[in-house]
Parts: sequence; structure tokens; C-alpha cells
Amino acid sequence: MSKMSSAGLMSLVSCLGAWAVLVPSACFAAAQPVLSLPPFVITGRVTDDRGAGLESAEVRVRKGETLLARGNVGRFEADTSANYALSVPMANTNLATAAVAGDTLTLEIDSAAGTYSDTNLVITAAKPGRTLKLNVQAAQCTNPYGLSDSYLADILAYVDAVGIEGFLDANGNYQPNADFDGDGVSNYLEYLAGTDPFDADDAGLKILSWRAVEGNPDLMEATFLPGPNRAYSAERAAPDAGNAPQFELRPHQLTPEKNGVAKNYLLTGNEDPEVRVIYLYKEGASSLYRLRLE
Ligand SMILES: [Ca+2]
Repeated sequence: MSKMSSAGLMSLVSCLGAWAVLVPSACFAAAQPVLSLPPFVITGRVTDDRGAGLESAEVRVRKGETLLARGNVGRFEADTSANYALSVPMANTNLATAAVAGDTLTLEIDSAAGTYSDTNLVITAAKPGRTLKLNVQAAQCTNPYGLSDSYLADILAYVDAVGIEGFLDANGNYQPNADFDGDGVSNYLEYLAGTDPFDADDAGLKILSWRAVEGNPDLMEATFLPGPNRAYSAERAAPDAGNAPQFELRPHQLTPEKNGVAKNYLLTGNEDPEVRVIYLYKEGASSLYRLRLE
């Protein structure tokens, strides 16, 4: 699970808490005392058929047919990569309006395009107070590549219409691991990043430049070209970790001054792509840095 600041998570929980279905007081008449338990939180990103964060939708959690929690997909003020968060009320005994740890729950997404019943997810309720990070794509994905079916259909039609040779294999199949435009990012990762697999200048997930800030050499300036409605973080690993470096989330700044406001996630909107700049403090004599697409 990605790291998330406790402050960010708390504000998410409180801002969406009003959506949670409260346990009616009548239920407290049950023979077994009902304890007040913290909710089970489900949070993450809901994306569309292009891998972009959905701007509006409703996410619901049901136990059987019973609605336990609902919340809106959108953007939060908190420093989080998530675009939804649900607080599922929890109980220590079987209630119609709350889950017990181990219950089978269903997560459903309802957007302007309808309810994505094909993508309903079955979740096992965790213990009260736990958080499950869950990214969901609200699109049909029945091909073996991990793409949405609509993206695959569009890209096959485009290759056919324009007559692009070499993008598909000899049997006419999509090649997820190939890098057609040679920008160092595979066709599949370009899909996830929302960049153009036919244009090497549109190289999502590549750090384009990396240099010390003039007058403040402890701070490094990194530029990259993000895709639309994506969330990114920066990660660092020590250089001596061999073939399996352990990358860890590192906060970044959006401005180059000393001790500026640090945050963990950079979120883009649906504006035209433009090169973005983030600033990271140098750590140790040398380090490996990378961008992470959330
Ligand atoms: Ca590429």
C-alpha cells in the first residue's frame, strides 16, 4: 500500500464521513452489546477507459443488496493520490447496516456512463480501523493485455487507418512490452501514463531533465511531461542496493525556495499536456530517483 500521511487520510475520512450510513439507534436494542467501532476505509483511484482519473462518479459499498457506504469520486484538497474514499461502518455483531470483519462486500461504480456492473469488485471486510488501497478501472477489460477494450479497439483502428507498420506483431496483435516510438517507455506504460505511444516527444514517466537549483544546490529540479488526470509521486533509493533497490516515497516541492511546502503527490487535470517541474532535496552522496504513477 502506498504511504499516505495520516493527516491526509484523517481529513479524507472526516470529509466523507457524512456519507456513511449510520447504525440506527433501534439496532442498539440487540441482545449483544454493539460496540462503537472505527470504520473500515476503502480508498484509491477510479480511472476511466484511458487510465485517467474519473472526474465524477459515485462509489458504493454493499453487503448483499444493502447499501453500507457511498461517496463521490473527485479531487480532494488533502495530499493524497486517491480520488475516492469510503468509510464502511463496522460492527462486532451481525447488523443489516454495518459490516463485520470477514464479510463479503461489493464495490460498485456509477458514473455518467452508467453503473459499471462488469467491474464490481468483491472485497472482504477488513478489521475496523484498517484501510484498503484499491485502484479500480471503470471500463471493460477482457483482453489479455490489461488495456480497456475500447482503448484497444481504437488503437487497432488507428494503426489500420494510418497504415502504421511495426506497431502490431506479425499476427496483428498489440505488443504491450514493445516500445514502438523508442522513448524508453513501453506501449503499455504509455497507455497507463496517458501519453502517445507513437510520439517519442510525448514520453510519460520519463524524467526529462535533472539539475541542481542555482543558489541552492541541495535542491534538485526534475522536469517531466505528465498525462491528463494522473497522480504522480517521487521515489528515492540508495544506489548501492544492487538489482533490487528499495524505493521509498519522498516529498517534493512545486517551488524552488528553501524549505518550501512539501507534498507527496502531484495531480494533473485535463488541460493540455505541459512539462511540469518538481523539486526534491538531495539525500546522500548519490541516489536513484524515479517517478511513480499512482
Ligand atoms: Ca514508447
